Amino acid sequence: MYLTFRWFGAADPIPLAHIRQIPGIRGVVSALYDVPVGAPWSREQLERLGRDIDAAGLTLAVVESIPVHEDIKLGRPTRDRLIANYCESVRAMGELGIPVLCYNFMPVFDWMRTELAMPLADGSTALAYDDRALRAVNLAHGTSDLPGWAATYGPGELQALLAAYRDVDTERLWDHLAYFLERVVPVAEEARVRMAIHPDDPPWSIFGLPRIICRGPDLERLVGLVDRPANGVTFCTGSLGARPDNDLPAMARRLGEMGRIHFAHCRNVRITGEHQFHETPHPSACGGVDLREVLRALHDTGFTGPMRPDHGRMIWGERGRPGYGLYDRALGAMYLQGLWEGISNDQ
Ligand code: DNO
Repeated sequence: MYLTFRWFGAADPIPLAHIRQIPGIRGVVSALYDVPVGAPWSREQLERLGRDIDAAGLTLAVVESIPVHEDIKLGRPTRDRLIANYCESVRAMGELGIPVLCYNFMPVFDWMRTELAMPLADGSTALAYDDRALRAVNLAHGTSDLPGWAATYGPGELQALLAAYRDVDTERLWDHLAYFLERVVPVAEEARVRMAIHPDDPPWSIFGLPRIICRGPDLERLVGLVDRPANGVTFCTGSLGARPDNDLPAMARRLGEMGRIHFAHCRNVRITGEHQFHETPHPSACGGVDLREVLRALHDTGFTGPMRPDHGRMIWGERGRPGYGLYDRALGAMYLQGLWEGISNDQ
């Protein structure tokens, strides 16, 4: 594996020069944030992003994410044009030699939390989720009552989208995902780009919307939809670790043996009730995820791809983008690196 770090482009309060000072970080995970969802990404814009990252002594290793337009997930007739645009973006990545694309297939909402700054006993704060709090959210106000989603959808727009999904159950969503991958994976393969779907976070249905990438069998079904090496997953320990029925080391081993883990997001969570959890510091002892065993599975199955420390807490008075401050993610990077070194020396 090689270590990477997520950077939100020029608007990120963390400069690349600081990322460069975290020992062992080689790659940057980033995206274009000013392209409307569904429009193709131009090679020039991506090239500019890559140049800024190169100038800092790092490389653009992963695009996370090119968002998938809702019409593709809904299977609307406009999807063919949108998928063609998606393929154009993938080709642009290939021309620039960016090897991995992380994306997700979650209807309407991407990752969801009900609290962005839950105080932990040590005085730090972390992201948290509680289904009871989610059920109390009134979507008649659009996304304005949702932590982290304030201005995303107005009330009318959100209601129309939710209504459109009433006809899409989980099996239809699988069909729409297959339709998308059947067209994009061959292009990715030719462009030498590996597709890495991100699991649903949290890994269960929210607001009655279908969510299909939640458990080990879902990941295996996904890779079978288009059975090509370019069709793989982002192994996100925090997302998958929010379900007690996910045996993460076993899942990492199975998918790793299939050669379908193209990216690893590593962090820890503590499950505190049914559909209730909060994020914790990265070390295994701090939460419910056995990161050492996950990394060992990745190591044993020959994982050579990018890994990044995922969400960190807010510590040392830092005020940053929820989950994406510098300090705790840097601690996470050191922890992951130490584990990997230990595992490698054991062999
Ligand atoms: C949250 C992230 C996700 C992820 C997307 C990938 O912190 O892990 O937002 O980037 O789901 O498409």
